Amino acid sequence: MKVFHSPNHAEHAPPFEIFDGGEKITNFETPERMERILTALRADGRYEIVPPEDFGLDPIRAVHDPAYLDFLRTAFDEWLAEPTDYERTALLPATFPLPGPRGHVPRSLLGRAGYYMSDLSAPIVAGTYPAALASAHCAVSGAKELVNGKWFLENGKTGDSNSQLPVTTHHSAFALCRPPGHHAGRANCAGYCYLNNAAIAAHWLTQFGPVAVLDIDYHAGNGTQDIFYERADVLTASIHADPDFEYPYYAGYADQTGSGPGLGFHQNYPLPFGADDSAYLQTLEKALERIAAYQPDFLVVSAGMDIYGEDPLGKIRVTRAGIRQIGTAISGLKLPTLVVMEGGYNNEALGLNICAFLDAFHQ
Ligand code: OKP
Ligand code: ZN
Repeated sequence: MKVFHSPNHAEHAPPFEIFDGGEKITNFETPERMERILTALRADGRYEIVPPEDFGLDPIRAVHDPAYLDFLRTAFDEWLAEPTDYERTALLPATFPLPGPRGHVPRSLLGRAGYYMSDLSAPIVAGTYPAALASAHCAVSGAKELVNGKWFLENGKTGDSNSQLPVTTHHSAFALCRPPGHHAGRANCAGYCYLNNAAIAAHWLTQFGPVAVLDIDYHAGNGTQDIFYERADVLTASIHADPDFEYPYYAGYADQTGSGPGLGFHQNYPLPFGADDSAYLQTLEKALERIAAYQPDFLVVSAGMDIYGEDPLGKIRVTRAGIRQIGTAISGLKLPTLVVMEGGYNNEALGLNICAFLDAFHQ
């Protein structure tokens, strides 16, 4: 299986995040996460780790607000240029707009920061923008890989003459994205996420047919929900800790099912505190039935390994065997599937967990 990975992720290394109660802690979302995963993938031996193709800004602009992208690109340099005495290792606002009319984008940097940054866990540092771009390009590269594979299956030869694809009933790829993406909305960063990699890949795939996005990260995929909420050409489904008790708190509820033309094309599956393998797998079954009924041409999986029982941020209790079963159940849809890396913060277990998840996608 091809794995798309860029070393540029390491340029994004925020020294801190602001945690519950205002505590300034070292950031959970570290470059080390990627090293752990790469080590496990290499040890497995069945993964071909390749750099992403550069798709430029077009596939990103198709999903994100252009003014937000300009902010992301320039914010850190603007922050360094501010005539202040603050410590400026990272940009983080201290004020946020209330919901309501969002017509006025302030001219000041901190005003824009509050406008585009939705919480205290997505600080912008010197390398954030290039790392986020490379992460998004890993996702689009993985999406392109599915198209090559699908084309091959339907036409008996590869869409890309220099790729040698195995004969399979479905074809999969892994986008080893960092920073993650599923909390990033059309015009905001949040929760370690700046560009919504899975959404960018899913939108890119819609030129070839309908797409389903299944988000299995422990946290609700509120950015993905936001981006596709009014669209019927991308079915979105998210299984996660109930936002009534867990971040991101304000989205991910079962009664949020899309609006306008997208009504009925978003589904949230909130889980209770402490949910175990069997509770998880039962819920997954429902989500997979919904996806199968939609008959998509492609599946994008936002794969967060923070569902693991031993995760420092997660509060449900999925085991590694459970993660393997989740992968098996999803691959049972027999769809061309792009797995996109999201969260997972138990560094010791992260590599083996992702290998357990991906195992069923090989045949
Ligand atoms: C990103 B991903 C809540 C603190 C909020 C943000 C978590 C972001 C998770 N106790 N911290 O979905 O894994
Ligand atoms: Zn998460």
